[in-house]
Amino acid sequence: MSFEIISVVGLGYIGLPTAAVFASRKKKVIGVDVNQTAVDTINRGEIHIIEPDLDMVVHAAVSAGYLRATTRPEAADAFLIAVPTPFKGGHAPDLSYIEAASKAIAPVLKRGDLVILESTSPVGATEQMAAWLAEARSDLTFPQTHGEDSDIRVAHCPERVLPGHVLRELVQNDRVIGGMTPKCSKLAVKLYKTFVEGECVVTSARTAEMCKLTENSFRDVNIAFANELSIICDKLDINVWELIRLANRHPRVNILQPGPGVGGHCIAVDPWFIVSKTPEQAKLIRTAREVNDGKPQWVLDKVRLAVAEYLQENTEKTAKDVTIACFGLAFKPDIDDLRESPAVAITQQVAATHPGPVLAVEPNIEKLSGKLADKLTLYKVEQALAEADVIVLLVDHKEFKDVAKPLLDGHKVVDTRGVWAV
Ligand code: SAJ
Repeated sequence: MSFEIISVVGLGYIGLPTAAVFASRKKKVIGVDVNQTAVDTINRGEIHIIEPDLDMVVHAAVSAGYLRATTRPEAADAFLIAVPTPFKGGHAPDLSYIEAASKAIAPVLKRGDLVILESTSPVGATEQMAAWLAEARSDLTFPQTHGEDSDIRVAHCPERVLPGHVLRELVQNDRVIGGMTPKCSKLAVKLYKTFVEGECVVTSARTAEMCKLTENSFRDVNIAFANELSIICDKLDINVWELIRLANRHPRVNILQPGPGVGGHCIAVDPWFIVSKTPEQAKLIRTAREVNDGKPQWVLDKVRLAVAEYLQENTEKTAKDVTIACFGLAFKPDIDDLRESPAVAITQQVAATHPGPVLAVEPNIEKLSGKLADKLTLYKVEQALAEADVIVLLVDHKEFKDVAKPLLDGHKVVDTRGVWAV
């Protein structure tokens, strides 16, 4: 079986780079997305998301005729589903996008096709997807009923790429391939070997699902440990950054870095998929989520304290004379991605509650949009340093690391990333 046509369903942060990389290996790729604007943008050879170098790869793939986007699924030899899996109320996973994608591709499936679920999913989602497909196509057989003899092969191959390095990691990272049967895995390995230079390691669909959740929960728990340490050290008047540097000199200790909370679309979400399946057992994983989700409020309390201290030292002033500058809006350093960013949440909350001026500094973006633009104005680093009384460092961007220490003199500083509090 060779894959002449590959369809990628969901052209977002994972689907679009994956489609483009297949196309760059001269595979005919049909990208499917419900968003007409995204489809039109891609068909013009442009992109609607932020990821270094992706614009060039997509442009080349579309111009060479290997990549085309559409809103309506078409026949293909392999389908990769890369749609969002957010959570709904009570942190329960929302599989409605997977359900919609399965029902959309079902009519064009044919004997011998491979369907891969790439979306980060709770354990059991691949089996559920296969059930939706089987329900829609009683004329075809599926692995859950026909095992190795099924017409359609189904596997889970979670994406594990780091935003900002997606194109490199897609090719270089090892890939966990969880087929519903060994034959399903074998076929999926063959497909990924089109571009994956890392190892394709085979397991079951359920283990592959849990593996992805485990990776992000591991990171979440470790960041929570660092965040909790920062709160403890603050109480004990110990510099947490120095403490972590010292502890990490131990050959078997490697503590991550505290921050204002955990942002992005993966680490703050995926652990809940474990918790919602096994609420009684997942005690540590749940607590880690709560520790990290509680950190922005702790930072806000620190900001209030810094303003109070400033006012104590400057008795002629009132709170509305105090200018606060929030340094950084992105969810992690040196990127321009503001989605699910604790820095944005904190800055918005400061702007909503502080009676004086609040300045936002984000060197990676040109202008603010949406709700942020209503309340805030973007300032350059130097301007903000000149005007602010209280400085809140929220993201460890390189522009902030470059600020000369003497420029901070005379300011109250809340440094959530240890950039200046060395
Ligand atoms: N963070 C800290 N302290 C640290 C490390 C991170 O506070 O020491 C914060 C960051 O500032 C950010 C958040 O955690 O707000 C998440 O950032 P990240 O760089 O840890 O991860 P993501 O969300 O960009 O990407 C993660 C990656 N997972 C792991 O490293 C285990 C990536 O490989 C996954 O593919 C991605 O989630 C995903 O899509 O699931």
